[in-house]
This record gives sequence, C-alpha cells and structure tokens, in this order.
Amino acid sequence: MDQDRSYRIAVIPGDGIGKEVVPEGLRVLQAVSARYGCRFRFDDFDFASCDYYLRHGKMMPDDWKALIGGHDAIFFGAVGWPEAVPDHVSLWGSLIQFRREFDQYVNLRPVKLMPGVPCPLAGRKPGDIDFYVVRENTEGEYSSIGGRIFPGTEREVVMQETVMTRVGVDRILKFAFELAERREKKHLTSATKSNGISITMPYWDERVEAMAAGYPAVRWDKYHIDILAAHFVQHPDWFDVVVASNLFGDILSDLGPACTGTIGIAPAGNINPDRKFPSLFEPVHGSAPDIAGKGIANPVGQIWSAALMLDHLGETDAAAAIVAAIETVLAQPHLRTPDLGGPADTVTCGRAIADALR
Ligand code: GGG
Repeated sequence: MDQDRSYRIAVIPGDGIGKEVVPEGLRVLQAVSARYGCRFRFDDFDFASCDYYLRHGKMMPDDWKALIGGHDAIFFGAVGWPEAVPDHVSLWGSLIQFRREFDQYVNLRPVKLMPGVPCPLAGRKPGDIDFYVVRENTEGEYSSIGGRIFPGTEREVVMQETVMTRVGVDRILKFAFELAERREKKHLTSATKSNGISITMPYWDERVEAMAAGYPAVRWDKYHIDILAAHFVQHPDWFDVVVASNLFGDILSDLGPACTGTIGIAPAGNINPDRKFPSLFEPVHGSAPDIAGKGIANPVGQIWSAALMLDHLGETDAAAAIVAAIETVLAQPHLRTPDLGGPADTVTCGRAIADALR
C-alpha cells in the first residue's frame, strides 16, 4: 500500500449472490473513500467461480498468484454452484487455495447483535451478543490427506486425516489470546472435542493450556463442541473470543450470526497477520443458489467485510463509519432485506448504507 492511502484491491465476485452483493460493497467503499480520503483501485477478476470452471476446466488460471499476489487485499463474494461443479471442487480450487497459498491462517468472524435487528433468541438486546470467532484457516480437518479403497464395493473404505502442527495451532491461539487481551472482558473460550477425537483434540487442549500461561490477564475456558453449540443458542452473552479449529470454527461462525438474526450480515477476514501476502475479505455466507438472481440477498455481510478490510489496511475511522452506517440502516425496518423480515432489495439496502456515509 502507498503512503498516500491508495490501495489496490483485487475484486472477485465468484458465484451466485456473490455477484449481487459485491457491487454493494464497492458502492460503500466509494462512498467512504469520498469522505475519508482513502483511494481505491479496483481490479476485477472472473476466476474462482464455477462459470470460469465451465469455460476453462479449472477454477483459476495457472498464474493466479502473480495476478493478485501484489494487491493490498482481496475482496471476495462467494463460491459454489453445485448444479454445475461439485462443492468440494469449487471450494478446494478457490478459497482454500487462497487461504493456504497466501498463508491466511486467521479466519476472523465477528458476531454482533445490531440495534433494531429482531433477535431470534428471546430477551436479547444489542450489547448482549458481541464476540469473535477466531477460526484456524489452513489445516485441521480441512486436509486432503486420505483416500478411498475398493470403491463401489462392499469392502469400500474411506479415510481422511486431520492435521495439526505445533506452528499452526500455536499461531492461531496466539492471535486469539492477543485479541482477548485487548478486549474489555478478556475472556477466551476454546472449542474442543477431546473426549471423542482422541489424538488431535487433546493436543489442541494441551497447546491452549500452554499458551494461556503467557496471558495471565485472560480468563479462559473450554467446551466440547456439542455443548458449546448449545451454549451459543442459550447463553450467547457468555462469549468474548472463541477460538476453534477449521471445521468447528466454520460451523460456529454460521451458528453465531444465525443467533443474531441472520447469517446474511456476517463478515469474515481471512488474514495473513504477517502481511507477507494479501488478506481476503468475504461474507460468511455462500453463493445461495436458492435466492441468486432475485436481487434480494442481504448485502450487509459483504459491506461489513469491507469494513474489516479497511481495519486491516489501517483505515480505522473509515471502517468504524461503515459499521455505524450499517447499524443506522438495519435499525430501519423498511431498509432490511427479506432474511430479516424486511421488504428491501439488495440495491436499496446497499444504497442506504452508502448514503448514510455521505
Ligand atoms: N463467502 C464465503 C463462501 O463462499 N463460502 C463457501 C463455503 O463453502 N465456504 C466454506 C468455508 O469457508 O470453508
């Protein structure tokens, strides 16, 4: 990034509603640019999409790293179109490549009940639910190590390994403990399942305990993933920073936002904290084929992801202004999209957030 606050952003809408919500994110970035003096150059790329796969037989060109590796950040929509391309092919051929090759080992996913948004959990008000899921993003259960033998026979055997490395586990725990240490509640919760997953999860627990010794100001606890999911629904106010393996973090970071009204508002940062590679910002939701093309997708997850991107780039005032604009708009029932019970379409909601920034 330049000293003059100019940023080169690689824009990848991907599939389905990604193509509808990304333009709203860009609209809001343009609005914030005018007010806060940061400038963006947006470079559009059509790869990492199932359309690209159908044309080229692969999700990305061979030189994709050279094409986007020099950008300050990647602004991503969604991937997946299972009718045309199996989901594991599209995900492994795109997002998982970005996360691994650009060492985006932190997947940071805020969960916050916004003012005015109807909460499906009785009696909860804004301020009661405000925490982060910190998901390990490069290893764990998302490994391609395994295989299938005797396929299609009665003797068929299928196996897949979970991979945990000391470096991989320690660096995500360090990020999570440091985040907890900076927050008011200073509380960290670890997601485990060491009663059933008897090798990798006890190792995870062991590393959490070792890491905790270096952060005496942080109060920490751990729960097995099954009861932790139940506590998300019944006691979301208990949480501050929740750290989890790749799969557990993926599940919890859909469940958390669902407890705040809709997964449609949830953002994610796939972050390379060392800044050797660009980080990637995307909504938690996927391509939603059931509503794609209808113009009713909630753009807030994408727009909030733009705020996370600005935070990462050091544009903290602009980032905070976007979150405030989201709160202003979501508080008005007529500007909410149908997933929140409102009548607004994607563009109406996106425009209202951009207008709130001018
Ligand atoms: N914008 C997020 C997206 O497209 N997600 C598709 C998906 O299946 N993601 C799984 C994952 O994040 O690991």
